[in-house]
Amino acid sequence: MTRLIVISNRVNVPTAEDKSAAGGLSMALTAALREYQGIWFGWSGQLAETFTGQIAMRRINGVTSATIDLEEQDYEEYYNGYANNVLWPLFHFRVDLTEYDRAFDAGYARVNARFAETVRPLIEPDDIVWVHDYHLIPCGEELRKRGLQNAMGFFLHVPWPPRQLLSTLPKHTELVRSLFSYDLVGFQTEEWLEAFVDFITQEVGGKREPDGRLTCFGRTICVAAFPIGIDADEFMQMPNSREGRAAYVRIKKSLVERALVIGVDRLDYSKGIDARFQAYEAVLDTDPDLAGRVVMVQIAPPSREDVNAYQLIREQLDSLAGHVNGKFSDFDWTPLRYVNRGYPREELAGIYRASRVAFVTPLRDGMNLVAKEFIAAQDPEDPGVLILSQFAGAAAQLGDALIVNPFSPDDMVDALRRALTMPLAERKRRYESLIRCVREQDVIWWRERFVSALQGIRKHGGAKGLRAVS
Ligand code: ADQ
Repeated sequence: MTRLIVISNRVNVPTAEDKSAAGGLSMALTAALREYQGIWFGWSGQLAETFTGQIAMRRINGVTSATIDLEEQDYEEYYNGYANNVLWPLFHFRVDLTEYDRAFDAGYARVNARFAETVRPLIEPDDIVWVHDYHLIPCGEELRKRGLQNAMGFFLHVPWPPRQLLSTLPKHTELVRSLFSYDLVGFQTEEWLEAFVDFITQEVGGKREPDGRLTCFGRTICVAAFPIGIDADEFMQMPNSREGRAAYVRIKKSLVERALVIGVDRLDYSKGIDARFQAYEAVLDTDPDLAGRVVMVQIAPPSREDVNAYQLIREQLDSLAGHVNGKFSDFDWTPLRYVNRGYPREELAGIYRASRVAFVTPLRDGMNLVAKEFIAAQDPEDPGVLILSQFAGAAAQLGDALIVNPFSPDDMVDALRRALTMPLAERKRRYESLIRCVREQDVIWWRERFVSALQGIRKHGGAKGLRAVS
């Protein structure tokens, strides 16, 4: 029987008691793993004194997880180093923030080899293998070196950078070559896919076959865009859950009739939170009528705190939030509530439902699930307005949002003003089109398309005509 083996940096199988801690992605992968009797393999999040390669197998909720501990040096070089100090900024077009170090390179290669070495014995000949994200690009090549012949796919959750930027990375060709060990490479959008194709055909002499496959480095692989979605039907119910309703009532009460503008992001420089605060300041500056009538809530739990660039953006945001509040606050009105913590999904859904506007303005984002979650949580009879950056992958699907250029202060200010005053009929019209897309192209649609493409490849014994994926 065909099983599915998922390999990702972290493993997050939700337990029956604590479903709300898991995102839609882990729910979808868990559902797929249950259906295919598979295994989810990755780092436990724990550090051991030395790497032993010992696998901890657990069965949670009908799904088998297999995790390994890494060692301190792995964490520094592979995770903080190459993944978060080099690839994350580079793939988000922030070459100025990449801190390349040869030791990071070595750590990245070492951990990818360790992943492959440890998971290899768990994989049986009929299994299909699905590797996730920028942490594990070379994992497939390492598995092939260890004799694996199975159908194997890779999905990139973040953008693929233009070739002019990618070329700044030392040894970039090796990184790209390792992707040709997979049979199928998936991107979030056509734009990132085209950037990859451009690199292959313009930089390294590869060729695009008439059916869309790519030939390079002596191999032909399938490539396609698979925009990730959310568990839309489930998310639509969440504002009505006990926790969702409680959060809704609590925030509504605190607003005292004021319009709520919401932002929800991991605290990351790619999310454009600083530009958002500045746009809000400019709106309050130019529209004194809004004083006391609007509140912005920015929820941003800190992430990757060991990385310099993250400490810096945190300081900048602390200072900007203090500046905005110092400038406009009154004894009965705090215009900006800046909250450095996360909330369970049900509570977030209640908060989204209470919001008039979602301000989702990443400078660059693979997809952005918050935009889709906001839409799913709206009241169809009185929906809020989504302002969405043109540089989020989600903009390719959610064209009926107010699409903005986050690098243009005027654009941001105009969109915020327009969103705050948009008539009900227009809000409903936009919502209806957006919710259709969010529901049709949900996370189940995403993973079924990817897995069935991989199944097709397995059946044909290699990458065959995947361009036809629809
Ligand atoms: P992220 O960069 O983490 O993901 P995003 O897609 O917006 O970005 O969010 C992922 C999840 O985290 C969402 O389900 C969201 O609700 C949750 N989340 C974010 N902030 C939260 C908060 N303050 N409290 C609680 N939950 C919060 C990466 C890529 C994205 C891509 C996803 C999935 O960077 O571009 O959309 O993977 O492929």
